[in-house]
Amino acid sequence: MRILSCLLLWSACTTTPGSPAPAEPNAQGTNEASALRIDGAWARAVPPGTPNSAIFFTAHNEGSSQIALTAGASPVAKSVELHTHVDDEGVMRMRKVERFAVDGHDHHHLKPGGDHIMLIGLSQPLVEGASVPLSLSLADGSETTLDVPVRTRPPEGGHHHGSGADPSHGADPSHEGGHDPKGEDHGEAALE
Ligand SMILES: [Cu+2]
Repeated sequence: MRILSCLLLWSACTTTPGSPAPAEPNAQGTNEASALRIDGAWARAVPPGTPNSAIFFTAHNEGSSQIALTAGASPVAKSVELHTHVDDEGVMRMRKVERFAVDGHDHHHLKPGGDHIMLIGLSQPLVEGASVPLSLSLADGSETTLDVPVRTRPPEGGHHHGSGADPSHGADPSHEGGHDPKGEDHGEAALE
């Protein structure tokens, strides 16, 4: 009897599938998550009762091969999707996309009115000064997690691709004061 249970245990153990290890950095530390550097992340503050919000950042690829963000998850939202905006006959609409790809030694800029991480079904209001845990999955199965500060407007010092702003000005002064921070890009706050 004793031999039998030993055999059963041994059998159960050895038939357990090997745990998948794509998220483990290899000897060279070259999985996609290890090449990814997130910069300037912020989550849009929303008042109680608002169903959705969005997270923005710049994803830098410090490796030489293309990487791609493929999914996200956060304990503050029922689901997290990668979204972009498309011009639908003059109306900007959000669309779910499968990935944000970043070429080697390049970056991908998420911003209001453009690509963003959509938080759908918030379980709590997002209050300025709080932070939102976010995990990001990459195409090779690796993952990274970050704490995203909640803000009503983008952090200072973020760059503004394609804004037409004079690059000699570090910060774009037209973004300072005088506008309602909730007035822009309210699109992310509600699903169409
Ligand atoms: Cu969206």
